[in-house]
Amino acid sequence: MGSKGVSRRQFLKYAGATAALLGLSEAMVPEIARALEELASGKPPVIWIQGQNCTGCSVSFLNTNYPMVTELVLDKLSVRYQPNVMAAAGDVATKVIEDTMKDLSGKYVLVVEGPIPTKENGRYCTFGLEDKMVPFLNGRQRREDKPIEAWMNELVPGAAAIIANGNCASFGGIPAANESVTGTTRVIDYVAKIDKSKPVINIGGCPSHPDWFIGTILDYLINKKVPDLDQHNRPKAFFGQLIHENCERRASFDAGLFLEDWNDNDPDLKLCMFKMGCKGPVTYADCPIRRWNSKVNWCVGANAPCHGCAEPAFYKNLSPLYEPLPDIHFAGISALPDTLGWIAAGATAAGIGGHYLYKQLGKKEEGGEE
Ligand code: FSX
Ligand code: SF4
Repeated sequence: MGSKGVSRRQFLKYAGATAALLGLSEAMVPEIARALEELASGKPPVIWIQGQNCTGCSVSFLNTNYPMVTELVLDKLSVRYQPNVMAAAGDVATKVIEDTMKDLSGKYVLVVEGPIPTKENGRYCTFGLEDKMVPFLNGRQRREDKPIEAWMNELVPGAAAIIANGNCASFGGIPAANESVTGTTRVIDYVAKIDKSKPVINIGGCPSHPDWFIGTILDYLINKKVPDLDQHNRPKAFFGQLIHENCERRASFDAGLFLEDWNDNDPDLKLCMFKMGCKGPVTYADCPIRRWNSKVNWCVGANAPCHGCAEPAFYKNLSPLYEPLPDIHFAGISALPDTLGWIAAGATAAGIGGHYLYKQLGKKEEGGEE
């Protein structure tokens, strides 16, 4: 790192930022610095490809609060292929993937953004070219486009681990909504068709939070094992608590103070947006604590209901975005304060509907997320 003009002091700042990202105490900084030094010299290879996505997750990553950590991940950890930031293009770029598969089989981390379309022989999403020639205009020929499906078939067997970055890659997200016409397949399902034992880490979010992605990849590389995951293969460190548990408007929810008309949306009142479609009660993510854009704000803080983008049920089963779910229940939330809050709210709770109250009381024991 010295050759890039990075001083020891700056390097320790990298380590401090990494500790903050992973939610670790400052006491861990020397240990993280040592691990990062080892990583930088070993250059763990990462191949980062994109399927059916809008590139929002990569843009989110590049907007991280920790630009030095981004540099570390992109440069020092040897990201060999990343379509949005790499200088190379065409065969020169894809040759890097081929060389990595050949030379570093079993060692590289495969990052996939967006799910895999499988209909029409995968032709809905391609990058790079096959060796095969196909007919083109005026009797000429051209090389066939290479589907991401074909890349996955080649890349998955040699990957040490796979990170599905963003809701689309992890759970199908937007491309899987409304009966996907492209045969959208979640990364974890596609990988299972090739090798069921291959570890897949899902990072929800549309887009994923840069901390969730960088924190997960560094955690994996530093500790040399897959981090603790929940039932949907999401790292517990970032997806362990409900939005609703930590929401700054939770007191309004408990008191039955709900926003019912967007024209009354005075942010100072901090009215709960449950009746306007907030999916915070069924969404596991640390947005209220971590916040977005250098900790400036988050959806509810900006007067927008949580859309549940970290959840497997997003988008299809958590929409319409601005309507409450008909069968929402409150499993996983400490039931007693909710129950007391709702009963104390009286007429307001009745206004939401006995249906919800019934579900809440009836399902408080169940656990689970959807
Ligand atoms: Fe999906 Fe991500 Fe939303 Fe976009 O990689 S999670 S549409 S922000 O870019 O895939
Ligand atoms: Fe916050 Fe939404 Fe829960 Fe209301 S329903 S307290 S706005 S997370």
